[in-house]
Amino acid sequence: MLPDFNKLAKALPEMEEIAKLLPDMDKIGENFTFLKSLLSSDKEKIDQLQEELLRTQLKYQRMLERLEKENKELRKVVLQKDDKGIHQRKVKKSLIDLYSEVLDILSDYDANYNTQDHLPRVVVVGDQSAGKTSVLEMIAQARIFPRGSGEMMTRSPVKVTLSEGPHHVALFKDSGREFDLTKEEDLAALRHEIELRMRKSVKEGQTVSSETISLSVKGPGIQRMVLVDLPGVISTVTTGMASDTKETIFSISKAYMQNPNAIILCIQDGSVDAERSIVTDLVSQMDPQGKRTIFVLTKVDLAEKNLASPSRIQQIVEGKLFPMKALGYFAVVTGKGSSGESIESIKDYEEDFFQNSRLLRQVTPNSTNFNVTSH
Ligand SMILES: Nc1nc2c(ncn2[C@@H]2O[C@H](COP(=O)(O)OP(=O)(O)O)[C@@H](O)[C@H]2O)c(=O)[nH]1
Ligand SMILES: [Mg+2]
Repeated sequence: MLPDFNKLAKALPEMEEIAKLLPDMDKIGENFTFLKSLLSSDKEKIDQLQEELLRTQLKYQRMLERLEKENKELRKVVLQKDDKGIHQRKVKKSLIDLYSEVLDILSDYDANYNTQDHLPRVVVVGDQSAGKTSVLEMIAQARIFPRGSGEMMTRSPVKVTLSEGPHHVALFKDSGREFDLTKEEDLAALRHEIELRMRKSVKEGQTVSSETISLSVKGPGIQRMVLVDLPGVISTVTTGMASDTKETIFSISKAYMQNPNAIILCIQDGSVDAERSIVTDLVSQMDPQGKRTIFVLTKVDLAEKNLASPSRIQQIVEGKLFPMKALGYFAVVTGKGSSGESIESIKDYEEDFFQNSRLLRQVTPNSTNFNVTSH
């Protein structure tokens, strides 16, 4: 049986009614666009906010970085200061510096060094032009002293406190200037300064002074010690000199040598006859047993060239010729006779001499070649 299509058609909803039931697509569309715009504007806002956040973060990051850098730098400064402080404290604590300071204080109180202080130091004594200053310069590894030839150059005691340091420098205890000993202009300035101080210390009408000039020399490989360079002893007062010069030099040398804790570095000129030595008797008198005297024979290059009797050098370095006792006898070359030579060129010359020396290789191989720069 066929369905009653009419009834069925009537039972079906009207198309209009159905259309009413359908969602308003336009409205949905509208809403959708609105929503979309709403969403997109939010996204923009979010993007904007995020960007702003990033910028702020970056700003603070930079600020942080800057502060961290500043902090690092400040810490470095503090550390350096601290390190320096510790270092200085360490250096100050070292005995040799303490000795040096006490020596300075004592010299302020007693310019003549008559006080029997018991502080060790090496005192360089010898006849004028024997090579005292040259020996000291080889130890300090720099040509720091005023020079000239055939005249008295050292006019007052010079106390040099040697110590190890990263840079080769010289300093006076009362001035802040640091002389760079690797620079020729600083060396010249230092020599000039020493000369000025020497001249200033010599009183009107006098030739020498007992006032001590104090300086310190630091450098890589420099051994810690306190060295005192003295004016050379003389036998005759020449024109222009104060009449008591000879006695003054003797008394200054004596005052320094008298200290039982002073090591006497007795410098003798190998190029002149031993009989002409003035200092020998003085040293024998101060240290008769030779318990604190070291004998240094200089200018052995000239001696080998000029001396008529080579066996005399042999006798000297064996301690048999000079009427004085010493802990040891050494032969050195500390100069070439001219004043402008550098330490390096003198070292080369010394090495060359001992390698080719007939005399000193025969005497006692190796032991006579006392290389002052390495001791
Ligand atoms: N040929 C030579 N000359 C030297 C030697 N040692 C020092 N001289 C020179 O001797 C002179 C006097 O030296 P110096 O150290 O001033 O003697 P000082 O008066 O005892 O201090 C200087 O011209 C030096 O160059 C050496 O071993 N050989
Ligand atoms: Mg001298």
